[in-house]
Amino acid sequence: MKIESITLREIHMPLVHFFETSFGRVYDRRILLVTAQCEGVTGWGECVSDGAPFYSSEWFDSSWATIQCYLAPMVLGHTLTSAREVLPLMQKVRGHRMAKAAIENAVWDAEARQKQQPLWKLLGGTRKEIACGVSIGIQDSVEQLLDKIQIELAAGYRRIKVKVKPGWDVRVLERIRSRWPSITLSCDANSAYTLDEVEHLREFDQFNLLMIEQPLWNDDIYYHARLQPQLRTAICLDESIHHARDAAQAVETGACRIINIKVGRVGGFSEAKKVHDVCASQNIPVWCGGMLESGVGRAHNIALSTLENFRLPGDVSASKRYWQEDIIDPEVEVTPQGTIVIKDEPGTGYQVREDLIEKLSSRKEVIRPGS
Ligand code: OSB
Ligand code: MG
Repeated sequence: MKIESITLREIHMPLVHFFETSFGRVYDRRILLVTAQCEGVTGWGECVSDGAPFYSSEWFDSSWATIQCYLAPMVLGHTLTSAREVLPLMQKVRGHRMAKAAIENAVWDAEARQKQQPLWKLLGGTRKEIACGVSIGIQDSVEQLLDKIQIELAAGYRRIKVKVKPGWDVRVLERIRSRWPSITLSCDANSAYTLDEVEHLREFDQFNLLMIEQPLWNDDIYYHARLQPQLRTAICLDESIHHARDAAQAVETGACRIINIKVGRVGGFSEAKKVHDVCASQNIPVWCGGMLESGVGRAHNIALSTLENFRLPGDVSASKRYWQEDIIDPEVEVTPQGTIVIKDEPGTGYQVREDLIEKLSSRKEVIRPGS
């Protein structure tokens, strides 16, 4: 499989409802789609970096520039037998994992299409149905949040995760628990607290949460290891885990009992599989995180979630929760039992709507060897 050219596209998609985390509110997304043209097959990938460098230091324009100037030239013209060979070609570039993931995953996608195999099988997955949860952002009022939770529970979702921050936490969790004493509930702080707030975080213990996600600094493992023994609630790390070695360190130090794997955050499917394997060997459950992806990234998250150790419901939910119209066909649908049934077709099992994407693209750049 020779990588002949790489194409970058920018599309703009408004969210059905705003999404707010401890670092801010978004109403729409700039989505960076990456395709790899490989001898007659095209593989699609989505770069999950956000419009602003708030969740991570990567953001839309840095990803575009890094792919254009460095990453694409490193892989173009190479003939590969497997997508596993992509990451080593980009080794010289430090960080920029979301940009790397977009390229690597596009090549995995191309490989699956070329071999006429389901992507999930190529990745080593085993599950034929995956459990879905939802991530619900901070709302204008607690009532609005309770209404949203009600809708998602009625749709069948197996786990509700709510975003928290100082001022929107204990009081909110109390309201949720008094209405639904026994649903599977977790929270995500996106690094909104410090170690001075241990006593406050200990109050979360009364709500019987499945986990608290990333309570402390985005770049920290050590202080989470100091925090975990002081909480009954399991800590789940998201932002802190960039690769398998981070995962090993977090598990060895006792910084968390659960890990959220986002394929973009760790630099692509190969590294995501390594993180998965490290956790499996230490009996640490993982689940698939989301980055408000369009259908392209969503379909990849679904394929990844079929690996054995994805034992907890992921932030893998239906297209319609985010988009009026998704860019894949069919859209991602969730059963009334809160699951996604895995398709047996070659590739992701979802067709990319190339005509719609062409129409939505505000910028397009084709990168060829030597260009
Ligand atoms: O921390 O998991 C997170 C969205 C953007 C940035 C960070 C996070 C999230 C989510 C959304 O929680 C999950 C989804 O895509 O449904
Ligand atoms: Mg998170």
